[in-house]
Amino acid sequence: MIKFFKRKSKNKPPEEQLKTDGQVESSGTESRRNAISQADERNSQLPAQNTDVMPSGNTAEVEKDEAVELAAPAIEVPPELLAQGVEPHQYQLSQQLSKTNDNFGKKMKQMFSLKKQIDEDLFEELETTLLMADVGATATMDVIEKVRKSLKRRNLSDSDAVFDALKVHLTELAEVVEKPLLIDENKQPFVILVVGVNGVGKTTTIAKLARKYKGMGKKVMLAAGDTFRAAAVEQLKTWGEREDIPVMAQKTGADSASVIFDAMTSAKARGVDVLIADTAGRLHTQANLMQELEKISRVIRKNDDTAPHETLIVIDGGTGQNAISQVREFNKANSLTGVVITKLDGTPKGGVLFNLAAEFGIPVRFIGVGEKSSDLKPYKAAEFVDAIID
Ligand SMILES: Nc1nc2c(ncn2[C@@H]2O[C@H](COP(=O)(O)OP(=O)(O)OP(=O)(O)O)[C@@H](O)[C@H]2O)c(=O)[nH]1
Ligand SMILES: [Mg+2]
Repeated sequence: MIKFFKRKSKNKPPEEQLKTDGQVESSGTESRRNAISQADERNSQLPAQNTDVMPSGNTAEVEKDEAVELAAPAIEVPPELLAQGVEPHQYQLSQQLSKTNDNFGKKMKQMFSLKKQIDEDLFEELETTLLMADVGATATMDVIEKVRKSLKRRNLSDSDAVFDALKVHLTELAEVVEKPLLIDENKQPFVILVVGVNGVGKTTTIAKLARKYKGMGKKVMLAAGDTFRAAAVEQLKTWGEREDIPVMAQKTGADSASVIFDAMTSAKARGVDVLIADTAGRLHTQANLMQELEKISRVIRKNDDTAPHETLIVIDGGTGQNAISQVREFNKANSLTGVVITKLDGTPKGGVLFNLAAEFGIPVRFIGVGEKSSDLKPYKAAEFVDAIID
């Protein structure tokens, strides 16, 4: 059942006013306003979306998590597709991942429609298409081998059967990394540490997560662990203001590990359910910066020896093969427990998800499909494969 709810008033007073000794004063209100209006300007260039729906408190008839998802901006489904039974949620995802679909699903359909009979050329073309979409060598060889075997077993020689088998085996691989992030309510706060190279979408993803968990009725706090640049703190505070979520920050240049440690203490005192910590972007090849990340985890454990409860690496979906070395190096510094692949709306190379699945098998928790705080989807393998292949 699909239900949409009206947006809550944006003018209500902040959930709470946090003041700690080290907290940065809200002096950057003007620049934050500018940043918000710039973001709005960028957003206005995105496809028309319905931002006026938000879950209200009246979510009794639907799972709260689902309500947040349903509140995500809707892309209108053409009436003829609706009549054919196309599901709005799936249609929206297909539109958001349309660049990968063009480079992957559409190409393959074209290839199979031109060639009805299976031969080695067809397998070669298939291999090239998978590699071009950044599926990676390991996953490509593995999937093609499985397709060959299942066709042989069932004695099929029609190219439609290749397409069907391909979808089955890609879905199998995509399912390996489908493990949703569950917030353990016994951890207070449940600490999510967000890491990754520069500009991949860490801070934006944090805002998206914060909105999601707040929408699920959880008390959320953010820690501005990117202390390298003043603008990084401002950016997080802008999102915090926008989503009405407290942000714990200290001055630029402060020790990142201490900021997060202090935020944990404050979160505990205030009964916060989920604390999400930002970190500065860093190249995975810079040893000293990677050591700093190890230190953050060490210091966090002094506050709660089970934390961080989730270490999320954010990967830009358009990164290509480099995603593999990023995950490898960050995993050495901090054991990664989850992956978020962002910017999938802007890349024809969404196949990187299969590459990561085959190489590491680390759960993909969410995918980012736009710049707004509502543009984050819990990762579901079958939906993802349908969106890029159908
Ligand atoms: N299209 C699109 N843009 C995104 C997505 N996620 C983030 N961005 C954009 O990517 C840019 C960088 O995002 P940030 O969140 O600042 O990235 P970051 O990893 O925190 O960057 P640093 O802190 O500088 O390392 C911004 O312009 C975001 O709006 C996404 O899923 N889709
Ligand atoms: Mg950032």
